Amino acid sequence: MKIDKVVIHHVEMPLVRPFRTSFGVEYVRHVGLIELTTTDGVVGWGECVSSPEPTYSHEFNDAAVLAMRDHLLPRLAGREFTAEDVPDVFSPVRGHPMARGALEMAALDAQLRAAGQSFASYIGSTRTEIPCGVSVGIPVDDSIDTLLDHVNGYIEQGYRRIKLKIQPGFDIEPTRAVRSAWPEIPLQVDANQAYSRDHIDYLAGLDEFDLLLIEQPMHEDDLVAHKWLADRIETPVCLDESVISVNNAESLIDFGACEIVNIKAGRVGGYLEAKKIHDMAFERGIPVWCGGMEETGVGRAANMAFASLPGCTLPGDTSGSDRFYAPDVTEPFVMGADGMMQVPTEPGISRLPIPEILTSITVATEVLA
Ligand code: OSB
Ligand code: MG
Repeated sequence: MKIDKVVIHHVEMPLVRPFRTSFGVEYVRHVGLIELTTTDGVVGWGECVSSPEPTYSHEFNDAAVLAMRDHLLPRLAGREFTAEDVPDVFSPVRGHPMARGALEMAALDAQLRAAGQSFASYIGSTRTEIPCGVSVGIPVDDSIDTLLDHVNGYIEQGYRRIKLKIQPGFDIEPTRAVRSAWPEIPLQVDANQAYSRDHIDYLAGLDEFDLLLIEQPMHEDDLVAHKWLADRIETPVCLDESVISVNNAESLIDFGACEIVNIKAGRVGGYLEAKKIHDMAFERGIPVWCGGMEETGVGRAANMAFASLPGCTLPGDTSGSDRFYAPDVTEPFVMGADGMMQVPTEPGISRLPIPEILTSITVATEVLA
């Protein structure tokens, strides 16, 4: 393909409920949707999963726009390329994984739409439906009763796995309360780097709740702390922010800092790198699962396909559209009462923004190339 035009649609979507983590609280999702048009007139869509502020990672929306416009897209301009070429073409540019991942996704979508192939079939999906997990934020009123009420709502909808966001001061007791109320539900926690080496013995207090895993408890740079924790506690240690490539994922596993991997395409520079992590882990018998970045239907569609890979043996943060948005920008993803969701099988990522909805939530559009 050859690029004719790339446009970013900056959209603002109110969350159905504030989403609070150890790094902050969000009420509205400000996200960039990429529309790539080829010289053949084929359109592909991608989602840049960065946020306005560099709080989950160093990446943020304005920086992603500059990286795409001034550093990544000029390398694709005027040349013939395939989606598989994109990582190599971008490789001289350091960092900016969410920006590069968004462009790669738009290129993959365009290429697959032109070929009439679904992203699920392309990436190697082995299942037609996937079990859904949900990530439950820390209530803005700090109340365990509110948390129980939120979790109860998700369990009544059918979710098959609950992930609780934790932070110092909101960890052991809320987890105990949820575990006591639902002794059998698959349960895990995510700290988004909120703890340190001083908390290793303290975090061992989570072992009594039979958790599937603890996600990213310590700072992303502190590999030794994660290894010490993994050696000290029974709950498996899963890494999110620390995992940025297949190379470092394998190092973290070999080092003993990581026993389960949360894979997010945006965090590692795109679905092609994400697939390499999946394949490496699958070969080694390391469980992985598909993480989430509060995606709109565009990014959610691709995540559904990724989550149906054979190595994604744990339920992902692959919730229905209504977990975050009403309405979603695409046809919504709807989870069944059994907590399962169909993997989309139409060509490309299988979903397109609905023009009237896109217009109503767009705050700016910018031509990037
Ligand atoms: O750490 O997994 C995380 C959302 C935004 C930023 C970081 C994280 C999350 C989630 C996933 O917990 C939420 C979702 O998309 O379902
Ligand atoms: Mg996480």
